Amino acid sequence: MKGWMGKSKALFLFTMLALFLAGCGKENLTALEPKGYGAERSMDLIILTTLIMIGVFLVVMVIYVIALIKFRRKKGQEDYIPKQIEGNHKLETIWTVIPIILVLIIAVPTVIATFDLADESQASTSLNVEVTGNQYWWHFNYEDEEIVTSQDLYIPAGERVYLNMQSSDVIHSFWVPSISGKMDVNPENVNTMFLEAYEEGVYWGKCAELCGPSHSLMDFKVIVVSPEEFDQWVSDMQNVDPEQVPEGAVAQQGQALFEANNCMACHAIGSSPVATGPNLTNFGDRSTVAGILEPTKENLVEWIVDPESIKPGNKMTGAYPSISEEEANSIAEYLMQLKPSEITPESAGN
Ligand code: HEC
Ligand SMILES: [Cu+2]
Repeated sequence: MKGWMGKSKALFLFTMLALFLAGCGKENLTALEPKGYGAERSMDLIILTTLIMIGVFLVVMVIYVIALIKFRRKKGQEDYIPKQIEGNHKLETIWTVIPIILVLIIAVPTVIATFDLADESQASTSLNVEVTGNQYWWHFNYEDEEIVTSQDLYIPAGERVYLNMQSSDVIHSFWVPSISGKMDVNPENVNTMFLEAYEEGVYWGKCAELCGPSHSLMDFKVIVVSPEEFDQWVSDMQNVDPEQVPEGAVAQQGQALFEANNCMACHAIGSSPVATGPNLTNFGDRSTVAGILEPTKENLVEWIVDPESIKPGNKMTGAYPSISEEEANSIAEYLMQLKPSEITPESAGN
């Protein structure tokens, strides 16, 4: 006789399920494949609590099945009521104490990990980056190095990097699942956390606190490079000449249009305190346009002509008179030339 489902059908369903679950863990955007200290500590706790829960489930199921079989009403037995055990002190004590012990087994390592991840004792001797969350982009200020950038956060592998985070508007949350846990980014106080990434690579970051219509598009990347490459990147960024004349007539016209259209009111090139829009010093090296689009010229033109269609509610829409596609093309030609470093998301493995 055929079962309720043919073998091939079952295999198909199983394959689909495996594919579906595999989609849950996008590489470089998953807490389940930790690539950093904070993520690893979280993973240890996930494993511990899951094992305890599976254990509890199995014990309860075994007792349940035994009770089901052993205490069935036998044939011929009328009005059978099992022995009543309410108020049994021994049993009551046992099933109160066991859960308390289980909760303690979970709580103690959780509290230890929480304090460990809040440790700021190495902050004064480590790299510090001031992070500002904005609707819907991230600003990174390396104060001691006098470097400002946005969207792509560069850090050296194997070192603790302290992030001092604040918001310029509403509450955001900074989350790079592969490297560490989340941290709220508030308008009224500075929260500090550290990232310690083990391996070089490009890791995906997300805003994890609903902050407006484009909240789900508030992505960023953490670019982890070797310490030597990081030093190189820092010196490349420090040596940028914001006045440099771009190559080619189209790009030069683009630079003039960039200046004429009010773009510089919000966008700085070079280290500058202007922070109403992303700093564009290394825009040509970015892994994305506006945090979410592939870094192509077409996408950049689309963004400049109509940012609203890409990120609803963003703070650039309507800030300048309308720009034709041709003008946007010249500006794009100019912005794509802002490539101060050989150390890029691509060289780090994007
Ligand atoms: C009122 C301030 C303001 C003005 C003026 C402005 N922008 Fe923006 N711009 C922003 C903001 C804010 C963002 C980030 C939007 C987001 O991601 O939510 C942005 C994003 C961008 C980005 C993407 C940056 C990145 O790191 O991916 C580019 C490129 C850009 N703007 C170009 C321009 C150009 C060109 C002009 C002039 C025609 C201009 N902007 C005028 C505020 C402004
Ligand atoms: Cu946000």
